[in-house]
Amino acid sequence: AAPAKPKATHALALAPVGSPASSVDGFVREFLRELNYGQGVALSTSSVNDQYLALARTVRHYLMARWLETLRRQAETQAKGVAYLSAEYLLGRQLGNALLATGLTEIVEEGLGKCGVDLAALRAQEVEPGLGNGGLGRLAACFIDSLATMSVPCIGYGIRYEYGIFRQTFVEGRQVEQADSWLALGAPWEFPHPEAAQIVTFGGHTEKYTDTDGVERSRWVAGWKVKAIPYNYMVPGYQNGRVNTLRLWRAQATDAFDLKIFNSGDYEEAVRAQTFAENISKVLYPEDSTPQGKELRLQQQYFFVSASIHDFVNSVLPKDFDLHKLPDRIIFQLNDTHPVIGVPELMRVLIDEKKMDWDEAWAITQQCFAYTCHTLLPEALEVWSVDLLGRLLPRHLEIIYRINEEFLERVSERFDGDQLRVSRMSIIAEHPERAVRMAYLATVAGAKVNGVAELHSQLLRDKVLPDFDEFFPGKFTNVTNGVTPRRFVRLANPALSELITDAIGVGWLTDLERLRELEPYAEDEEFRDRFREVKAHNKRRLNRVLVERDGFTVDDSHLLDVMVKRLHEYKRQTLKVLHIVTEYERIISGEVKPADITPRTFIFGAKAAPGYKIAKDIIHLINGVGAVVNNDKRVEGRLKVLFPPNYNVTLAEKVIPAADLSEQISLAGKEASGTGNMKFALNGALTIGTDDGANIEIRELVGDDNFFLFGLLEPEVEALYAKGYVPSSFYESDPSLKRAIDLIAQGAFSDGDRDVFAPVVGNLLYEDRFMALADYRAYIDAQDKVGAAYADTDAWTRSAILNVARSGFFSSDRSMRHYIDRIWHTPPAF
Ligand code: NBG
Repeated sequence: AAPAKPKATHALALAPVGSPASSVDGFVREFLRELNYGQGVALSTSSVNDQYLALARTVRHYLMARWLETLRRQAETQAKGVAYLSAEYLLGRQLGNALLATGLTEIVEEGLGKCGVDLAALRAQEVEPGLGNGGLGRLAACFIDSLATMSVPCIGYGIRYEYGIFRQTFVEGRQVEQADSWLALGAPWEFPHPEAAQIVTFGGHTEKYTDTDGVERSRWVAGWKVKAIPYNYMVPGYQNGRVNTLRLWRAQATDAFDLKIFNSGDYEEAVRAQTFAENISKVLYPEDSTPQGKELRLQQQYFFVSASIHDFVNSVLPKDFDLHKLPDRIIFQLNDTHPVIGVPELMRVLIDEKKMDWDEAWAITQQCFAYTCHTLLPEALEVWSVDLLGRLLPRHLEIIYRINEEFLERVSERFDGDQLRVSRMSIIAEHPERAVRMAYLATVAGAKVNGVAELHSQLLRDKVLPDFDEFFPGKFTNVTNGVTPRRFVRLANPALSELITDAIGVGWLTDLERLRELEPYAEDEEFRDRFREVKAHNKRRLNRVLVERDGFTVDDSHLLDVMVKRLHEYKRQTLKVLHIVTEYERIISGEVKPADITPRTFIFGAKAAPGYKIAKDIIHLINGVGAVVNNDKRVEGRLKVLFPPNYNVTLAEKVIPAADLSEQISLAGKEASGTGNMKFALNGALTIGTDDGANIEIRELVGDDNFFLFGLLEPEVEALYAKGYVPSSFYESDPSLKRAIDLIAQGAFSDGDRDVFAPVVGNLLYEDRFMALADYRAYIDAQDKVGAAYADTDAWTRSAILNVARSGFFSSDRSMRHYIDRIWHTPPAF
């Protein structure tokens, strides 16, 4: 639908309520108005949820004028921007960030106080939109925050899942998943626009026809269709007057239901089409790093990508826009392979709908896409069987075949008909079944391909796509990930933020390298005391959260040792468990006295994909170890294992600022980057980590003395695989490892039941794909150093301060600058 032509002048077109409250009284008036007229309740009878919804709407009014102004200027200048295509956005709570962006937190707090309402309680009422699995989705959220803050035009496109990542609970130590009904209590941050729906088609067949000017063309006669309804969200920049847009699509049936069938009494059949269509945006696939080869997932991918491209081409661009200039106006960034079907989709739009010829369309498409790869695990590189793709998207398969054919012709020409190379590089795999390799398609079509940390980008070029690197010189690049300091320092850690600002002034929040100015303060005793007090304060805050949430207590005299991330074998939560069991065994065997060890609280947070059996067993094991260690009198409370369920962004914001030690212990070469590692360093935790992903860059910056490095290097891992890795040999030759594994195997953490953890033990001893046993000794030795180092409080604090001071590089603002310079060429617009 075309937008209604605005008749009023620009000034009049802006609603007056959009102007920010300049006073406490002004805020109170607007808040009560929302409560009374928006929610329909009096203050005296309102629930916390009423108050939260009223506050959210009041705050969003404050952003509205900036949003409308941003859109107006974008339409006027037609500056080049980014369309970030991502199947996941792990946004976290919105209220605090919106308040921070407007700079109105104090006014709001005071105004609410006058009404007898506590801002913190309202913030706690918000259910975070968990529309992502882990790092990849959170990265997307950080990136759009940074682009808004840097005044770079960006639309985020994605899916408005009705149910986000599952809610995790534990029943007798085992993970149980519950549906995440994040929309149940109201969704005050979204703006649905049903009138701007796009139609997305699927299935059917293709046919040849001759068009009016005598050109032979192919067309798609689709079999079925769904409506894509856009839901807009504000993405406010940090106090810069800019608000970008995140547009998430919801699937709806084109016809509500079949009245004739309904009237005949077959109610289920009458709504079948509706249920079928709406399933597409019903639920997020709870997989992290491994694709689930399900038809519904391909439907989701095509659904949001097709809606987004149509939206951009037909609604965002001006009516008379010359599509030959598309590359001057937009770059579609592919966040992993999930949106790669956008490549043939844009081709189809340009050729079938806009009647361009193939070569023109291909020249444009190649400049309009860039691809970010987020993994190296071979099982995580998405492929779609030709059979499925051909059934669901027959025209796209045709287009992919032609792209492949022309590409392979070039390869063959260039390499003298080297057939081996041609089949290696084919976008279509022949075994085990004919399938489209989405990463190859993205690489052939993309103007640039990037990995997410130096090592990852290097391995991507050398190991995963070496033929492509050779064929397309200059196409591959690196952009190391980053995190937004607004959410992960300023909002999550107000106490540290205040300390930093006291020392170096404001400005660091949008220029994070300025944290360097903190370096001299590492030598300042008074500053160190205050820094320590901030940590202790954050531990007490975490204690309050966990007491209320899970009944756990956190002792602020303990070293807080934290491993929070998705549960995955390559991340090696089992290695962490082996460390805890080793410490425990040392105590109960009398090798050490509890009083002689550094008291530690271990915190885990991790969701396992529901179908990932061994990952769920590992969760069970962590809980089993915790139940025993926490209750054994011999431990004298010196070791404690806490596993709060349902780790999410909200909990991360409480856990990370309290941490002393950050566990980043993936097998070298397996963690593409990691971003939790950056959040911990920025909040003054020291890292114990392998030579992997962004750990490497963190260590280079903070310095070896302020980082606990251990474990095999990536080439050593490869060499060990090559020579034949036998995990049991490590078990046989290291008595302490043997004792730890034996304790688990004998049922010490399962009430004597030897079967419960047999799969985990068996996996470690006879498979151990990620070499936990090979790295065990080095890990334990490094942990012993950690324990000793923590005892020297002053030295530890000095290191922690240096971690903060030297981690400014890991701002997502810097990542965005690198994307802009190396890939997008989209300068700030205003
Ligand atoms: C993840 C990697 C992480 C990385 C994030 C963000 C996928 C497929 N990959 O190491 O495992 O930090 O992406 O780049 O989720």
